[in-house]
Amino acid sequence: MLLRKGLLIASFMALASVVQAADYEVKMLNVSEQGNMVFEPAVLEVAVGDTVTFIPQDRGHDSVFVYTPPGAATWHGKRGKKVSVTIDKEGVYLYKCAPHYYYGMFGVIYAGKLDNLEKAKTEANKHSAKFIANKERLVGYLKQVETVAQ
Ligand SMILES: [Cu+2]
Repeated sequence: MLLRKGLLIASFMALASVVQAADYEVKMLNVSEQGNMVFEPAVLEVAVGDTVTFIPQDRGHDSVFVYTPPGAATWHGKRGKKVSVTIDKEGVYLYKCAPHYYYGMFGVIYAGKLDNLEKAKTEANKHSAKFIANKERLVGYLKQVETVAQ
């Protein structure tokens, strides 16, 4: 009887972890209230195990990882195509739209403990220095993350 009860609890726990994994969508937009050439939402909090799918508004966009926590899954979307990633490590992730890199078309995903936030900020500064438009955008995204994380 005890054994059966234990099995029952174990199977409920397995079920719960499957049910809890969420799917998120990030749109790649030419124009939004946030500006031009922008991901929406550009700053996304997820849990480890959740999946994020990037959806282009037109053929001009893609989503490619730029910086992830050490050992994390990466993604390299093709232009004009959807791409998905299952977030498998805690921390901060930076990604870009390659064709609109210089417009600062970047996005941020974060999950759990943000041990790599300082490194992500260094990366963000490095890339932002190359932007020709929206120079403050990516740094601003990480400030949002920092505010939430504190
Ligand atoms: Cu783009």
